[in-house]
Amino acid sequence: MICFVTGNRHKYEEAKKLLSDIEMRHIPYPEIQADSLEEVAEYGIEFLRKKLDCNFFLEDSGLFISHLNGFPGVYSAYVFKTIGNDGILKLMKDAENREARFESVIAYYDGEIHLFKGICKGMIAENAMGKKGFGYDPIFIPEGEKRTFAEMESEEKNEYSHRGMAMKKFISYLSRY
Ligand code: ITT
Repeated sequence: MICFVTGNRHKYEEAKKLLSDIEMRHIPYPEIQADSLEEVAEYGIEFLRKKLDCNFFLEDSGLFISHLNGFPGVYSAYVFKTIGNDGILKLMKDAENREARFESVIAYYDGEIHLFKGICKGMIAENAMGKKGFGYDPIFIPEGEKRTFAEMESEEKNEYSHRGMAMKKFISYLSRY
């Protein structure tokens, strides 16, 4: 059994669909202001490594919007809590370039730190659509689709998503041991 340290039940449920032998642990850890998701994740591991008695991972993710030069990026959680999807749609009003990507970094600790990254390219929708999922899902349309993540079941989202991709790399690492 591996512990997934997160306060976000939606993230946990998506991960659990791909790797059943995990348990959610809600242990708050500092999310530092850094330039990359990797740095945020590694700092989290350093903070948590002595506090857990199981192998564990955490996941740091963000939405990077081209028209906004990569914003909200590493600030995605804070921006979601403050201006939310409506705020992002306002910032994107009249934007011609609607390209965006989600990134996910999984940091796994088994005595050493291992990082697994997933990227999902897509577009910011003109309007919020769908009620499933969480966070920015109603405004993100993955490449090759017309629907947002919030219009998909989590199994289907996992086929495309940044988290699904990072999880698959992580699972392939685990299967080697
Ligand atoms: P943790 O406890 O695991 O940190 P969190 O929700 O604070 O949970 P992050 O710090 O990784 O997560 O922040 C990422 C933010 O980006 C999060 O608040 C979501 O709003 C958004 N986000 C991440 N993955 C997403 C996804 O698959 N779909 C929609 N929004 C997502």
